[in-house]
Amino acid sequence: MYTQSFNVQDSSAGLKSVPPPAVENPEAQARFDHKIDADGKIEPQDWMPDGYRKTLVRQISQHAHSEIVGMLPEGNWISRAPSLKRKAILIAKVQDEGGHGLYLYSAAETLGTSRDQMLEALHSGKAKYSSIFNYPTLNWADVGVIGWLVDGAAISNQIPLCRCSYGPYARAMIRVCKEESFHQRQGYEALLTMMGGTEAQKAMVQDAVNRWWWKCLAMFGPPDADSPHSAQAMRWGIKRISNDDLRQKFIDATVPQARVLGVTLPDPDLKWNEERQHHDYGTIDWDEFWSTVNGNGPCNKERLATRVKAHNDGQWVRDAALAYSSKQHNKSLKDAA
Ligand code: BYC
Repeated sequence: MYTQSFNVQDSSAGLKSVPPPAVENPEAQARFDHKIDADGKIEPQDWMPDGYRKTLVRQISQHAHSEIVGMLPEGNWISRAPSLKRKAILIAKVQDEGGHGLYLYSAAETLGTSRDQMLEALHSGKAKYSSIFNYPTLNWADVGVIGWLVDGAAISNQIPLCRCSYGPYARAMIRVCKEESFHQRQGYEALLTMMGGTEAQKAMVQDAVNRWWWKCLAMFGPPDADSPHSAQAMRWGIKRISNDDLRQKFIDATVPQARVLGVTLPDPDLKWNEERQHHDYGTIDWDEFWSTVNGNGPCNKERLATRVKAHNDGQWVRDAALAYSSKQHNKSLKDAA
């Protein structure tokens, strides 16, 4: 359903203007600029401007945090899945999200930031993670809607990141997108099944769509005119498509899917605009978005507390792995002696 067709031409109309960055090393900067202009890849051993490194660490670590916090709302439903088949699928999906977090933390580590530093920032509430995971999953249809809409929005955002100028991030994204595509399809298929069921099941799906639709549109980030990072990130080839353009593409792709499913998207202003060749849509509640991003959404405290507890409860696993690795290391030294 989501393909490389999301790779539209890079556009910067409507974005904040970028002041020229302070040049720290003119020769290396020129080589870096040349590579970016030629659409080449920057690798960990290459010189890069400090701002480029910081932007990547910020974005990749926030992305990694989103993956592992994103395991929680759906993880809640593993023990309550309606059949063995749905349980097996959900376990695999949640496990995939954990794997995405690991690829992403590894990609961020290549920029010189340790996993411990990143986790400390998450656990102390300093680092952000996606707003979408601060809302509750109230019924089984929420699991399907997360697959269809949340993973659908995530893929729309992540396909252009496969072309990100930073090599390790771009390569991680290729694998992540393949897995997200399975996640999106399993969610849509679960909802199609429910929509072929009883009136009560259909009502559950519609209720879940009503609660998640607007939150998914906000996931793409603030409007371009209010996005402090977009213009520079696009200049550096980190972001390829702006927040608003991605949001629009997601809406245009999702409307026909909703029609096939038989649900109504909860926006009276949603309609096709022949002139623009896109759907018009209503106003997103940005106050609610910022309140959630700043820690005051319905589940922020619960998510963070669960995450910190999981980390602390897992200390013995990390200790055991380190003890085993040191034992193996000593053994190989002894064998070599
Ligand atoms: N939630 O200038 P902007 C998944 C922040 S995981 C929270 O546009 P940027 C999944 C932004 O960080 C999906 N904060 O920033 C997992 C910035 O704050 P700081 C996660 C948000 O970085 C499990 C400020 O607002 N995907 O799909 O150029 C199960 C200004 O924004 C959000 C990624 O992380 C938000 N929604 O653009 C199922 C993709 N939006 O840092 C599914 C990678 C904005 O200055 N990330 N903010 O304090 C990106 O593509 C970009 O970072 C964003 C934001 C488009 C999210």
